[in-house]
Amino acid sequence: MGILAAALLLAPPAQAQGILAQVKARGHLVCGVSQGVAGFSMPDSQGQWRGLDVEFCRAMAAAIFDDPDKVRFIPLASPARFTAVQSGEVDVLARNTTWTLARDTAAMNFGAVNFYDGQGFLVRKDRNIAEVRQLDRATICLQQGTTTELNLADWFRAHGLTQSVVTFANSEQTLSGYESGRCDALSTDKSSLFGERLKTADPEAHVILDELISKEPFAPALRQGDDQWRDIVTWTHYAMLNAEEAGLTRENVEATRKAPASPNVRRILGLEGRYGQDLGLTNDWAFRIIRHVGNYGEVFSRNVGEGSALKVPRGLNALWTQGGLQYGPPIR
Ligand SMILES: N[C@@H](CCC(=O)N[C@@H](CS)C(=O)NCC(=O)O)C(=O)O
Repeated sequence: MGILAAALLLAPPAQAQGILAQVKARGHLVCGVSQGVAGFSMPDSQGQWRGLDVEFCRAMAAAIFDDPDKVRFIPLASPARFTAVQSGEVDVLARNTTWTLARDTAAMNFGAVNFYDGQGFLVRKDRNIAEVRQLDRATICLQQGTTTELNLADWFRAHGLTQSVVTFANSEQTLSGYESGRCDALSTDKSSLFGERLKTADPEAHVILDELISKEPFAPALRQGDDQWRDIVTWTHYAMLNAEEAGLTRENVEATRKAPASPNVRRILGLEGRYGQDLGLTNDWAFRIIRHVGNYGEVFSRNVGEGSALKVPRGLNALWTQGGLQYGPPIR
C-alpha cells in the first residue's frame, strides 16, 4: 500500500503534461472555431468544416500527425470561446478572434496573426450611405461578447455622434435582425461582412462601406503556460508564410523535396537541421503542412480570396514582399 501511495504521489497529474503530449496521446487535436463564418469556419453541405481557420487547425494536425483529418472541431459562440481555451476544452482556438491586451493577459497566449482585419459596416444600397459618420443616430445590429461592441461605442463617442445598438447572440440572429429592418446597419469584422452579404436574400441590395473603424488582428489563442505549444501554434502559420515566400505549394512540394534548390528550402523541408525536433515534432513538420494543406497564399485564395466566392482582397494579408504585413521569421 505504501509503495502504491508513493507511486501515485510521484506520478505527475495529467495536467502537468504538456499540451503536445496530451494531443498526441489523444490521437487528435481539439480546435475551437466559430459556429459559422463563411471563409473562416463553416460546415459545408456534407457537414465538413471549411475555411481559413479550419485549415489552420488542419495544418497543425498535419504537422503533428502527418494527417490533416486528425482534428475535432468545436463550434463556439463569441462569449463562450475564451472559457473553452482557459479550461482546456480546446487545445487551440482558431476563430476570427482579435488579439487584444486584455485577452492576452486573461490566462491566454496568442500565436501569429493569420488575418489582419478591421471593423466595417453593411448597409442597404438604397440608403446612399458612403461614410460611417452618416450613421449618426442610427441603430446598429451586432454580436455580443465581441470587440465589435466595444469599438462601436468608442468610435461614435470619439466622433461626437450617437447610435443605438441591438446585440444578438450569434451571427445568424444578427443578420436576420438587420434584414428584418430592425437596424440601419450591421457591423462586424469586414472579412465576415463579405459572407454575411452573400447570405442576404438579395446581396446586390447591400454594400460594405470602405471605411474601417478599428484594428482587428486575428490570431489563434491557446492557454497560458506552455511555451512548446505556443511555439507550435505560432510556427504553423510562419511555416505557411515561409512556404509561400519560397514558392512552395501543395502541388510542387513533393517534387521540390527530391531536388531542393536552396539551403532555405532544404531547411523548410526538414532536409537540413533539426528544427522540427526542437519544436517537439518531426523534422519534416513544415513539409507535412505544405503537402497536406498548402502555403498561406493558397489557403487564403481558396477560402476567402480570388479562388472563393467571397473575393476578399489580399490587402494587408499580402506577404511583406508584396506590400502586405504577412512576414514569417526565418526557419533557421
Ligand atoms: N473579431 C471580433 C469578433 C469575432 C466574432 O465573434 N464575430 C462574430 C460575428 S461575424 C462571429 O464570429 N460570429 C459567429 C459565431 O458566433 O459563431 C472579436 O474577436 O471579438
